[in-house]
Amino acid sequence: MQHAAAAPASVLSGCKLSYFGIPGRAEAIRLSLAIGGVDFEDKRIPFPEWGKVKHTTPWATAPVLELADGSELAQARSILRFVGRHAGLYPADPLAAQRADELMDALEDLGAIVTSVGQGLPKEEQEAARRAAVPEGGSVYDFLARLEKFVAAHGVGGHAVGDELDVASILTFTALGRLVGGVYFGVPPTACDPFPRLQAVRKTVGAHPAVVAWYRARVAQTSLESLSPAERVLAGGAT
Ligand SMILES: N[C@@H](CCC(=O)N[C@@H](CS)C(=O)NCC(=O)O)C(=O)O
Repeated sequence: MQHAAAAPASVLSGCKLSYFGIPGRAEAIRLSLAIGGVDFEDKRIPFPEWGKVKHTTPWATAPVLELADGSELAQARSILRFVGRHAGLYPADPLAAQRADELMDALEDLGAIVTSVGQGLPKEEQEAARRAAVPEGGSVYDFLARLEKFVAAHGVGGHAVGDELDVASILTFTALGRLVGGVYFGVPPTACDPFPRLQAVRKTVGAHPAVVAWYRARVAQTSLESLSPAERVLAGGAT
């Protein structure tokens, strides 16, 4: 697959990505910037300060990417595509780009599906409902099986779409790492085990030298224990 060539460094260099101190919706953007070799500020907003910041952002949400000229870009997957286009991590071919977008939209649906299981029930019952949705026959299993089938049809050699690393693989890595990393209580760490192609994508991205270097630096800055459980799962290959 032919990817758009990396744009001149000036478009992204010196940009600032603002989000909370967790992987969440920003991690795929952080990793794409790191893989693209972009020098950026990784601004982590402490939760108690968010109230002051919220209404200064374009949509009253994070993440926000501020470019060196002061322009602010928002909406996580839109920022991810923008970064991908400028970092050589987004397909140039329109059909391949549609496939990457399709998978990224499906990963957004995965979060909604997991969140909806047992919604409104007391915590323990919701946890039990989520646990029951993960084995074969459950709604989480069913959706992961659809993702597996998609990657089998459109990805090659441990990539989610096509045969090169792109933002779709990177988002698959972060979304599935969060899924098995305790973000959705009740979902066990083994939820992705029945899906070899999804696991292969996780492995490919987790082993990328820039990703390994990113998490080594995060652990060095703080400590393994101070990372969120989901970030510890993502950092697995680097620790
Ligand atoms: N559609 C938005 C959703 C952003 C969003 O909901 N961000 C959450 C964090 S993941 C947030 O800003 N929460 C704080 C708030 O809504 O006040 C996107 O994809 O960027």
